[in-house]
Amino acid sequence: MLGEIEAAELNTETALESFRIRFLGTRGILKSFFGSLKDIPAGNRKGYGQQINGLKIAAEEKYAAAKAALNQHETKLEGEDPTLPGTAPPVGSRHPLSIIRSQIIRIFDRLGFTVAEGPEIEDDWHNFTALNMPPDHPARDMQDTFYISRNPDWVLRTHTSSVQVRVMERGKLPIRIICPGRVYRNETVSARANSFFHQVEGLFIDREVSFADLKQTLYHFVHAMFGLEIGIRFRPSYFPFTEPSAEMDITCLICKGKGCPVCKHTGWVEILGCGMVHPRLLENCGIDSKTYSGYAFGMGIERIAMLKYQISDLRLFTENDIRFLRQFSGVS
Ligand code: 2NL
Repeated sequence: MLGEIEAAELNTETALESFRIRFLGTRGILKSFFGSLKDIPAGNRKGYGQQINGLKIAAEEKYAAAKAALNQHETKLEGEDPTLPGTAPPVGSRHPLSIIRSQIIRIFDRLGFTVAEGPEIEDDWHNFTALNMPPDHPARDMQDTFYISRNPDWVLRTHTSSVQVRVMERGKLPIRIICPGRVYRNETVSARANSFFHQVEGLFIDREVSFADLKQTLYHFVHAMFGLEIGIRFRPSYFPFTEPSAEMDITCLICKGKGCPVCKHTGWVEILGCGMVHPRLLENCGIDSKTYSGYAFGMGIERIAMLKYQISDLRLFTENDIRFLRQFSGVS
């Protein structure tokens, strides 16, 4: 028995614990030896007792020494060099659309715009009718809009203008908001189109808001986003919710204006639509169009991100290929 105790190899925590249970535990060998002491004839009891005591001391000493050696090993490892940097755990990166959205919000925040949000499932009034898009308007076509089958009055919002309608209806003036969010269109997925994308719309309503205010705000935005050297075109357009309406193009940053599929070989890409809020819209939302005027604009976040990072296929934003996403690590 003494030989077994002395020979035990206790160089791991598990071995140490099995040793303790086997010899020193409450159901261990030594406990049972002490328990059988009473059955030993009185004459031999003393000698027997001394023998098990000797075994017990040997086991305890062996145990204590092995435990100390193990602990020392651990302390040595920990104590190797506490000033060395730790192993950095792998962290993810921000999605490019999230980075661009934050940048847009920051630029408009400095101009006094606050962020407003609203539901992605909208009713017909907030998504279409209030925005001067009557029931026979082509944009309402099933081919462009996802309808909710449970309720024919519900759609997946096709723009975040619906959020702006809700803010106008609340009736607190003036209004200076931007509305970032996901919007849905029933499109065949390709390099240029997806069934959903992300938008930032802006709305400014106050007394005497002019087209010049709109223009200088958007010029400032484009310069803050793409730098002062960027080429800008501002041209007339049409939207049912604004009058007059305009669109803004910038130099195609994918081909630097030389011509490529993204700019359809024109060297220019459209980045936003805008205009003076149609008076009928103000009246629809209970705002007096004789006292108040306003401007509005809308842009796609994907488009801005594509130009900023030279991404030529929309599908990259939703595939979540780790090799694509990793390129944005450290960017915020
Ligand atoms: C585009 C064009 C636009 C608006 C959005 C708007 C919203 C309200 C009132 C008036 Cl509540 N207008 N939004 C106006 C003009 C253009 O977006 O190409 N978006 C990606």
